[in-house]
Amino acid sequence: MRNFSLVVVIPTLNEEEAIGYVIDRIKEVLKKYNYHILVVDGGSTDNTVQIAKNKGAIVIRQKDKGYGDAYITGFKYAIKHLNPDILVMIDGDGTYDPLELLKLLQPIIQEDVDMVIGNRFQGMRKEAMTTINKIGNKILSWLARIMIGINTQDTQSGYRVLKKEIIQTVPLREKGMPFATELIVQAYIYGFDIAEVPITYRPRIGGKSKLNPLKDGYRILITIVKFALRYNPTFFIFSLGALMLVPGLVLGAYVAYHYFFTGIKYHVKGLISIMLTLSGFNSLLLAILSIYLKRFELRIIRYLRSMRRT
Ligand SMILES: Nc1nc2c(ncn2[C@@H]2O[C@H](COP(=O)(O)OP(=O)(O)O)[C@@H](O)[C@H]2O)c(=O)[nH]1
Ligand SMILES: [Mg+2]
Repeated sequence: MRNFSLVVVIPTLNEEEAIGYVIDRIKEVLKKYNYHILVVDGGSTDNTVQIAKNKGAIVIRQKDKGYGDAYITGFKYAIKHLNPDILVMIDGDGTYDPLELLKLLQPIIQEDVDMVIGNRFQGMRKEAMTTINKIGNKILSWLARIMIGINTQDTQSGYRVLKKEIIQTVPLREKGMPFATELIVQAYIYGFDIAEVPITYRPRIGGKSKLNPLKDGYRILITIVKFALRYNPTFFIFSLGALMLVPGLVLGAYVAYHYFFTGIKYHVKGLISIMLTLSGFNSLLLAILSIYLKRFELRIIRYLRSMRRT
């Protein structure tokens, strides 16, 4: 991949203290590249827009509200007007280090990966993230891993580099903070290769976070469950199976114990135990089958994509 063009998309909502720094650093790091900086503003009432324009960024106003809507607007604009090969996502609050951008670009340029996520947990500065957010983020990424199968440590990271093809292929509708989850899940489901690199994460330079830990955390959780139900039911079928099999076996052991050692015959309990055990066992078999179907689907998608590339 040579002579590619980049568009760095930065969503902003009252980030006057940090946006100048972020843009300056990006210009510094991308000197030798063909790039545009696109700021998508959500109606800042401070000097964010003015500063971004003065620094030479293209500034557009999003139509609706929210972090996700800003990116959807920005990606559409970039693909229509700026002809990018690669899109960069970075916040305008100075929490991510623009100088680390080349590190995120490497896997795409050298290994032909489709999307790279910056993992904040390996380079987290003190006070960059509240304890509650840290725990919440870990849980959400863990759930995405066990429910959907995405093998990344930091699904909520906002520092990402991705090929234009992802945006042209996957449906993106989340207007708020769950957008970060939607994008990674859809990219994974559609068979794109996702890599992760460690990044530093620092306290924001000024202004306020727009993330509401409880409300947004809940919405992100719902998004993960929704996608798991839609695309990867293995986890639910397996849980259902375990939920029936375990009590079924315990009850069966109880009935068998009495049958052999005290001579009491529990007919109804015995029947219930057999039904639970058989249904639970069936669910586990279905869960295994669904894993094979999922792998089968991934193989087909990857094969089709490799055909399109050649
Ligand atoms: N355009 C736009 N940008 C937003 C909106 N909400 C948040 N942002 C920006 O998105 C980035 C990440 O948001 P932030 O509040 O830092 O969330 P946090 O990093 O999860 O605490 C920042 O640059 C914000 O200014 C919004 O509704 N519209
Ligand atoms: Mg932030």
